[in-house]
Amino acid sequence: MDIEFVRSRFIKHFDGETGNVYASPGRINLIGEHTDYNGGFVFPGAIDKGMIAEIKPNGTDKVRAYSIDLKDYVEFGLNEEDAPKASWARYIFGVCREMIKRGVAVKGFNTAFAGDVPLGAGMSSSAALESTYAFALNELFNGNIDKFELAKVGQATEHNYCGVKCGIMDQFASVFGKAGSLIRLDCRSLEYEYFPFKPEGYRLVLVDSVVKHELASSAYNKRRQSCETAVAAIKKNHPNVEFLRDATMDMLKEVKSEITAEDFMRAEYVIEEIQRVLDVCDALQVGDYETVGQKMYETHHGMSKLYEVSCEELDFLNDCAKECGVTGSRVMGGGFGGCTINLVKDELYDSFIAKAKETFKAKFGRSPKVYDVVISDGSRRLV
Ligand code: GAF
Repeated sequence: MDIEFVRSRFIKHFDGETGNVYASPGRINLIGEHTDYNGGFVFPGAIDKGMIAEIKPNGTDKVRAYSIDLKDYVEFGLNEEDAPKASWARYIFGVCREMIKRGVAVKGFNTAFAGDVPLGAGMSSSAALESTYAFALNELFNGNIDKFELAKVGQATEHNYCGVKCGIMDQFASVFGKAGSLIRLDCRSLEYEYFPFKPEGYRLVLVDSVVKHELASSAYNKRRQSCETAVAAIKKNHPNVEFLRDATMDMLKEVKSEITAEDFMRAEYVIEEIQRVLDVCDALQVGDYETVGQKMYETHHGMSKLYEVSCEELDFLNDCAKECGVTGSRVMGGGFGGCTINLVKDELYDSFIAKAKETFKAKFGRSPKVYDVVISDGSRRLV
């Protein structure tokens, strides 16, 4: 996907005018899943796949938006209360509303956009879209919003217009991404640190099960609810506990009889996962990729058996990675489908990919998709 492609469609659709062109990436996450809304740590990086949008103010109070990929056009007024029906347009609508809420004088604009983040693959196409518009509107309408708040605009869009009570990881990675570096983010304080990530002799590859769980957003919100239930129980004994991040396994065990077995398992996973992020950061500092990989497998196990956000296809891909001697592998992102992320030694790459494709096809009747990832920069203006 390139600028010229988006520009040519924009010109065609909006009668020869050109505007500014902005881009934001999707993300990977090495480790730290479902920890963000628990005030914990995550370890994502922006990738070389994302969204590109051309935008030009049109002097009205209407937004005229064209999705190049879906060949769908939507128009909405900036003062309208009701979000558009088309789900892609709700993201743009939500970002406009959230920017206005924060005092940015957003006016009408024409826009066309396209993306190459695979949809539903757990690589955050929606955050890429939100970050693109948040960054662009801030610049075009002389907003004074810093990058932290731009990420929060995207998150609030998900909460208020798309029904997903997500954490901050995806939008933060999309806005703050840096080529060649992962970001260790403390989701409670939003303190962050860039970790150069160039694992000598290894490759990071995503294997996409091409499964998309229909009820993913309601199941996601339910997981969050379980965590909040566990926190409320722990808080009775330990008033300082605001998030599962503040809790220990001992504190959780104290309330075992007060919460459901399901809520207990969810909280257990989160408490362990937050620690795994820190362990992986330590291991990376000394180039210990075996430990990084082992933690990734532990995460997969937790996501599959305790948090229950994996599925048959993802478990199959994880087993396949293990059998091929892949250093680390796990389901990435919210789960319920999407990709596994794999840390593979260079010399095993070809045989792993061949085996994954062949055995997956034999079992599920279709081929998984494979994406090599390049850790890239965050939101920016291209033209
Ligand atoms: C989704 C959410 F959007 C993130 O906030 C995060 O919770 C992730 O799932 C799981 O780690 O991508």
